[in-house]
Amino acid sequence: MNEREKILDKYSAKVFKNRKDHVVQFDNAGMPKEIAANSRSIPGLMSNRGCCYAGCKGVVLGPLRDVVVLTHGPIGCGFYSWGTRRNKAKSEDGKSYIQYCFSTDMQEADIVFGGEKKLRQAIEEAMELFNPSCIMICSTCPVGLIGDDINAVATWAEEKFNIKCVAYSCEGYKGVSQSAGHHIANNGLMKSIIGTGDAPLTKKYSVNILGEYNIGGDGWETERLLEKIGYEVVSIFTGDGSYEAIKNAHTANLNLVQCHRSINYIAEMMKTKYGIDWFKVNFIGIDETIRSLREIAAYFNDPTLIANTEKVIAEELEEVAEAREYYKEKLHGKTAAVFVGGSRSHHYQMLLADFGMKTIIAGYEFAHRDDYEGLEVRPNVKVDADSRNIEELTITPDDKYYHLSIDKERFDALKLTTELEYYKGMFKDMGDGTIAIDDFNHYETEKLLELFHPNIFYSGIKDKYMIQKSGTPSRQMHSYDYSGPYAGFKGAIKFASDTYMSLFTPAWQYITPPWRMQPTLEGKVGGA
Ligand code: CFM
Ligand code: HCA
Repeated sequence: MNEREKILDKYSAKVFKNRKDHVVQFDNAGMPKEIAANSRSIPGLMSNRGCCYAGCKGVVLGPLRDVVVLTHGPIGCGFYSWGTRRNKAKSEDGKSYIQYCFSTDMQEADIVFGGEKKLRQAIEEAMELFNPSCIMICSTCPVGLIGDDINAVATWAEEKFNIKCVAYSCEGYKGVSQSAGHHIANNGLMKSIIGTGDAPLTKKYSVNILGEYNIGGDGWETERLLEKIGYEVVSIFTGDGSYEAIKNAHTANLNLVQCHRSINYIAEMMKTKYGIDWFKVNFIGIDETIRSLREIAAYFNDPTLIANTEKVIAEELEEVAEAREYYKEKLHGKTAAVFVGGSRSHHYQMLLADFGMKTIIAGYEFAHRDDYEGLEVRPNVKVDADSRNIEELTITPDDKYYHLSIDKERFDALKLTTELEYYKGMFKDMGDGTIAIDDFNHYETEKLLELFHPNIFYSGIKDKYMIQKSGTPSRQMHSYDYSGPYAGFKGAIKFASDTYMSLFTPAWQYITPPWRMQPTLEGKVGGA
């Protein structure tokens, strides 16, 4: 039995049938072609996923600092998604509501008699206290079930207060994970906000950073690097982002996509509507940061910009050179497990590689197939004469910069050939013997620890402590355990230092996992 089979072995036939396609093992035979992803979790398995509301309100809209993001629902949803997300924001313009948690705090009576009245009251109260230019209403499960018309309330608020008010029907039960919520948030931003501003650009080359939520200050570090080179950062979606800035997002020359999973919809829609090119970047990892900065400069193809980029890279590298060597020596050869939401698992593999660490097991909670198998094609896509479907992929022959992000199956079916083609999903970076798991659960985490003994397990709050109780250090890659930034050159050093601290703390000497002290009962019922 290989490790994959050992993980699946204890499942009942029904569960095995479902889970087998979510677990793949890499061997010499080459890369597995597919993995089951973005499908419903099995009830009863302790999944690490969040809900649609978490994706829409918690992740995409929550970080907007000058927007009153109002949760229409019981207090728990609003409070949890406010208190656990690390929405770092500056309030230089005096309009930051990030420190407040807004909720209608629905009670049983509101569920029985309807909650629209309470929603109107909450908006009136928010206007009186804060006078924001924009309010966003996010629905939780009960709102969808009782049928409150949040769109009608949003229209009422717009007319009464002359503000922008957008309603999002992102009830938690929609879809299979937070991924559905990303899509709903993206649609709302695109429909109601992007394109409504007309602030002029101030620099020759301008970008938006999409899918950067400023966890631990990552967005600030990325922005610092881009501005140092000379770019104008028009808006960031949505870390320390603002309604005022994203209104003008359509004026930027290029969209840089850091988290592809949560915001690819906006990138695509802006390409269609405004003709703005986009491509994936990755500011996690030193080599990846350098690659991304060079690709951006190459896109604009201006010798001054290219020279500035090289100058900034050299300066930043020099600043971190000594620390980089130090941590490389300490961390080299250590093995890691990386299991995060929908994009970071792959990004962090590259950062680990910078310090000579090896990812032996990895996975996502709610990624789609292309995040695993993804193939990015650019530039100069040539389309086979027999192949049709070109419109479907929105490539026009005049496009300066082709961008496709599709899975291998579709790529093969379309018979596309490219001058430059490469995989951008996680699979291409997984080595022989490693395992990738989609929508990993508690039981599988225990099995992975037992079978692989990674030196460190990067994951989230739901599993951190059970992992640590097994004697394996665990770091939360969603919140960075309140550290960061981890982006860019300096961030990479911060990450290495945190990893070093976790691995080498003497605390591990004092831990004896419970099962090392107690006999483990294993037997067969009825002696069968
Ligand atoms: Fe994108 Fe994110 Fe992630 Fe995500 Fe998330 Fe997150 Fe994440 Mo938690 S948007 S997919 S829905 S990078 S909240 S900031 S850390 S699971 S890997
Ligand atoms: C979410 C948010 C989350 C949860 C983090 C975790 C985040 O999914 O609703 O499970 O540790 O990054 O805060 O992904």
